[in-house]
Parts: sequence; C-alpha cells; structure tokens
Amino acid sequence: HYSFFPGEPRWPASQSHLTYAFLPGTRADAISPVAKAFQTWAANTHFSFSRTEDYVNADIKVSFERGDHGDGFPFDGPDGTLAHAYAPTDGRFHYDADEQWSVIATPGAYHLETLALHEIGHLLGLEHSSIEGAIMYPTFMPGESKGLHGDDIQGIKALY
Ligand code: TQI
Ligand code: CA
Ligand code: ZN
Repeated sequence: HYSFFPGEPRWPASQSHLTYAFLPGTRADAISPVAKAFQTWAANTHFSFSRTEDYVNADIKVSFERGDHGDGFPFDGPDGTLAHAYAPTDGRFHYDADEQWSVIATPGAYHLETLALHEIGHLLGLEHSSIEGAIMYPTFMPGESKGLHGDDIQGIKALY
C-alpha cells in the first residue's frame, strides 16, 4: 500500500503544471528517459509537466551528482544509493553520477527511466509502498525496468 511523507507535503492545487529542467552537465542520454517518465506520470495523474531551459526557476531540477555534493546526503560511488529526490515542494532530483546507467534495460546497469518514475513519485509526495510491483516498492535491481502500478496512481489520487 502507498504511503506519504510525514505531514503529507504536497504541491498546492494551483501547481498542477510543473516545469522541470536539467542542470548543466546532465548527460544528454538521460533527457529522453526522464521526459518519458514525466509523460507517464502526467498520463496517469492530474499533473502535467513541461521541460524548460530555465534551470534557476524550474519547479523540478534534475542533475547528476557524485560523492558529497553539498546537500547533506552524499552519494556513495557505485551501487548503494542510486538517486534521491526530495518531498514536495523542494523539487531536487539527483542521480548518482558514479552508477552504470542505461537507456534500455541492460544487465548490470540501472534503468534511467525506471529510476525517474520512482524519484518523481517522491517529488510528487509518495513515500514507499508495501505492494510488490508498485514503482514505489523499495527494492530495485540492476537490469530491472518497471512501470507505474495501480497502487502508485491511487496514492497520488488519495494525496491530491
Ligand atoms: N534512493 C533512495 C530512494 O529513492 C533514497 C531514499 C531513501 C528516499 N529513503 C527515502 C527518498 C525516502 C525519499 C524518501 O528510495 S535509492 C529504491 C528502492 C533507491 C531506492 O537510490 O536507494 C529505488 C532508488 F525503493 F528500491 F529502495 C530507487 Cl526503487
Ligand atoms: Ca551509489
Ligand atoms: Zn524511494
């Protein structure tokens, strides 16, 4: 079953359209998997998303970071933590630049789009789910690709 962050933070009703931007230095091959993940969330929720070049004012900021990158949650080199994203309405979404990333599900690499689906769930206010098969279920293996599950969509519907 889905769950929320303590205090159930959420985007205000006036912000059902969110912009996202890639910070300078983002690997070019991440752009389309992340865009697809936003499209999937948009197709299944009341949210819509558009990409902006204005990475200063974007609601959601996607970047690749390595090691200690200044937010108090250092990355840890290959494996371990793969990515993290903050609860509403922070908007920061960091990939660990030290991982093997893949655009197409590949053994031994982490699937960019699947990670984005999970981290966008956090950005929208979902915590982890107890339903195996949910994108918010807390296990993720190299080579694995997943989509949204009814439980993820019900979670957003319940929060908003
Ligand atoms: N990153 C963790 C995650 O996204 C960071 C994290 C831990 C977190 N607890 C949190 C973020 C609570 C927000 C709220 O869950 S991770 C998984 C999972 C990771 C972990 O790189 O360890 C997935 C990334 F859920 F399988 F554990 C993706 Cl799917
Ligand atoms: Ca790592
Ligand atoms: Zn998570």
